Amino acid sequence: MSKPIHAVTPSAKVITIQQHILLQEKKFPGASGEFSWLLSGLTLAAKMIEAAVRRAGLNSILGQAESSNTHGEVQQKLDIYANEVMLHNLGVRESVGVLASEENETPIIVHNESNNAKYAILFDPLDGSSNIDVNVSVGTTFSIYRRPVDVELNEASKWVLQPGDQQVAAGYVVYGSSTVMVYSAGRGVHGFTLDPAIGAFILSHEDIRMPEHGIYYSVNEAYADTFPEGYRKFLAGLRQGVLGRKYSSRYIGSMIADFHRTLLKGGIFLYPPTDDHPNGKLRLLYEANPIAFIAEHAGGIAINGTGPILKMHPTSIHQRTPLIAGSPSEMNYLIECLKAE
Ligand code: AHM
Ligand code: MG
Repeated sequence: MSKPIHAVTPSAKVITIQQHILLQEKKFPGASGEFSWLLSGLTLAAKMIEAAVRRAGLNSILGQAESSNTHGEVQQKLDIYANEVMLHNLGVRESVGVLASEENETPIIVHNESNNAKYAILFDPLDGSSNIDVNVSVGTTFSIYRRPVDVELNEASKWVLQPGDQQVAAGYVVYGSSTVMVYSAGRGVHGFTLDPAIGAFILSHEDIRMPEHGIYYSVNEAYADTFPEGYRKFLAGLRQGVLGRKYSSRYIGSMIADFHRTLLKGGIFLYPPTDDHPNGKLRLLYEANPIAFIAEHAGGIAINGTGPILKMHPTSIHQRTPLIAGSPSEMNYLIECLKAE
């Protein structure tokens, strides 16, 4: 008699991002499932952007576009494509009311006839894009808010000008040696690695906790002479071993990649005020807030030099801010140095 054929069962440990979100939602009776549908728009967009990033050297998409974005910076073609992919994939979700992108001058109202439109999604479609043509990691950030009570659909700015502590979820995708999506909906920080063979994000970093300290600091030291004194003292202190360890520096110049390393290995990422950017270079809504949300939910700290990033009340949608995020040990030492200034 022939033996029965057993189906090859994949490891029970394989959990996709979709399954993970559904499992999380099940823990909260009454969850509508809208959030997982929204997240699926983000994962689809991430896969489309990653496919374009991976092909960037192969087709003529590489290179600079003719246009400039709202900050007068030359946009890379991939920036434009990534922006369109995000706008399309999120814009078709009925629960989305407003989209705001680093690449667009004003927020975009979508589904203006739907009462179900209750989320605003803010994003930087392709951060660090000046690194594309030299094959260095880039990323996408996202930040999700609920429409504030008593705010009409057409008051788009009010949807998006909320402090970071009102984010219901946030995260980023880093297109590096692999593609990783990190998100938090306020209950832990989780990381998923894209398996290109099956096109799914697989849980690879469950409940990420930022180490208490690290051995790297990450800052553009070419600007160090123009940092306020507290930052210079702090960096000198790290080099001199004030915290009892030897530090090394790492700076990619691609915030998401620099922060992702800091999240996993510990240490500190800094973009302080400089002569050229006295209010910092990074954007509060698209860059600092999602990074701060992830840092704080992983046990780290994120500040603007005077207080927590997540407590800042934005006044304009493309506002810049200094951003410093990292492990408690380095962050607390920095806070001391800045206070002593
Ligand atoms: P971008 O949004 O125009 O790509 O600029 C943001 C990037 C960050 O990824 C990175 O941290 C920073 O600019 C690097 O700036 P600098 O070259 O001044 O160090
Ligand atoms: Mg950016």
